[in-house]
Amino acid sequence: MMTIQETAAFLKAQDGILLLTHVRPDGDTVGSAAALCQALRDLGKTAYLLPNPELTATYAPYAAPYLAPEGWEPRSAVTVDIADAHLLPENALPYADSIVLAIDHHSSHRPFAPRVCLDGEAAAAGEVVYEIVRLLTPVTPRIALPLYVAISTDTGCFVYSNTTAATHRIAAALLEVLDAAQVAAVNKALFRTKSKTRLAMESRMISGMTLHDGGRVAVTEIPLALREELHATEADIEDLASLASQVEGVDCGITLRELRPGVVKISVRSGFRINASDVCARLGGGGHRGAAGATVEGTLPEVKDAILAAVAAEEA
Ligand SMILES: [Mn+2]
Repeated sequence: MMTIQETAAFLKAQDGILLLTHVRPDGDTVGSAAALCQALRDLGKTAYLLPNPELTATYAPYAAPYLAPEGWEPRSAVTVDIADAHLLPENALPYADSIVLAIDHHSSHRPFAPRVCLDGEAAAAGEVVYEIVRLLTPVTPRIALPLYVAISTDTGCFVYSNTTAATHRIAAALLEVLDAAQVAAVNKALFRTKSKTRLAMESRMISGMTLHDGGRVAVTEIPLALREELHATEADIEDLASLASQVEGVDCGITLRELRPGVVKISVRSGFRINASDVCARLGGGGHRGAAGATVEGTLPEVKDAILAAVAAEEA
């Protein structure tokens, strides 16, 4: 385990760095990687992001200036926001042996890199990257904007229970260097805009939702057939996991998304009564206290039974 200072010193001595993001990339992994890449370039280093095949239109603009050209050979690779080696995208596997450092904020982190800079209290990997970057180079708008995206998305725009005073202090420091109109545009696009397809998807998920445990646990499902019927893109269905937990009386919202026939991604969003990371660990996954996930084999009904049993076991 490395401190922020040790990590900054280590990065200073590296060059030819490839930054790796996780499968189904979110704002945190993309924003953190983009900001770190820019900071490394500001230090005069060669650094790129490995193109992530699952990158959605929502976050593509933040990665675009940094994508590694075909055939570029890195000297080392660094992961951001990756809690486990199995969350590396398929095209990152050839670089798995080159990974020299993992920067992460998942308390469930399963070490796969020789060096780990981990803050399990940080709401986003972007917070950890901010602390590292500010020791290396001035935090310019080109660094601050992707970091704002990273931290705002992982906190649901500063409302999830992972949000701390430190989160707000870092966000304040980022806002100091950003244009107000720029931040307003990001907030509108990421938190106050839904595609019509997404609204249709939410409507179907809500009508199919089931309540359990006296109305404290809610389950919504995204079957492959529904995605196909609505022609939903990846951008239409990202971050739908918070829907179930918004129902009055529910403190454990579960979203089951069929990734392919026989494989289901579970997302759990919980209040203080239930530890989502512990629940998901029972099915081989992990994450944070209030937000966690697991990918398991089985049909939707089978996985629903399994996750409800895991929740019941954690309650006991
Ligand atoms: Mn994250």
